[in-house]
Amino acid sequence: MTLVTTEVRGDVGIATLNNPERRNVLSQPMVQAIVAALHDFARQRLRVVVLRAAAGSKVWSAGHDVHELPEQGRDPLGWDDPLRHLIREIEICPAPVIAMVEGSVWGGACETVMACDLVVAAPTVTFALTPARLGVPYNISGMLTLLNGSNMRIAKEMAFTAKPIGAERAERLGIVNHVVPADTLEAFCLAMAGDIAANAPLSVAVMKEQLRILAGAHPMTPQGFERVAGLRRLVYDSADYREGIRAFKEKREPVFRGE
Ligand code: LCV
Repeated sequence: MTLVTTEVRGDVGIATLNNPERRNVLSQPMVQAIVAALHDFARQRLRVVVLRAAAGSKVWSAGHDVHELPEQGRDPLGWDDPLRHLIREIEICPAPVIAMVEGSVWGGACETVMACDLVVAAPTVTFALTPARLGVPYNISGMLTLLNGSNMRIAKEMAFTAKPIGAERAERLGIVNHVVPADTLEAFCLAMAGDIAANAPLSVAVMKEQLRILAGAHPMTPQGFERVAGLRRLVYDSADYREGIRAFKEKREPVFRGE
């Protein structure tokens, strides 16, 4: 089965997540398919990318594939983790990536949407950041994506509560550029893509790269890095981390004990 279908319309590449049975989880094969589409669009020198799920999707993406999370003793979000690879590929893609969102967005898929350059959502869309619900120690570049895609107060609310926020509120907060009725969502995104594609692509690409570099320009001392690595290891070595993953797999509520 093709996990991602692609289409080219003029200077715009459209990549559609196509694994509804597993709610478009960002498994390694799914991430490889998305990245392959981004690379193919770049080879064709397309000027804008639209990343979407199928029309009418109830779930845009259920996030990281929990079955791929290590159960013990290994960083679940290390540099080579598929989700980390996807985020970096979206960020370095020379063409702006528009996240066209229908359905609910979960966990790492929230970060994926926030890593996109522009976000256009249908009114019923929700965003839920779930590490705390799974006992997962999110990683620091992921936290930076969240912070850059929202603001400190909202990043904390989403990360600490793990509760969904709706599209209208997300638009008020600047997480979403536009909320558009589902039946005009595709036309709106393609019109915006057309506006961008009509401009000088080299100018657009260099401004995207400048903003990526500026957004990531945060000093961190070697001690600071090692402190974070140590703290995160305590989490992914914890019983709570194991409990979060097992509860998901056993389809039950987790019971966290803080150890
Ligand atoms: C594997 C899945 C998943 C899934 N993985 O359909 O951000 S972090 O740190 O938390 C990061 C680690 C992360 O992104 O973790 C994943 C966060 N995602 C979630 O918490 C969402 C988990 N999924 C759900 O709550 C439900 O699946 C939603 C509400 C998305 C859809 O519910 P619905 O009733 O429509 P099912 O739950 O029946 O799911 C359909 C199939 O997809 C699997 C799920 O296990 C089921 O497969 P089985 O029938 O074989 O059990 N699935 C869904 N999400 N993240 N597998």
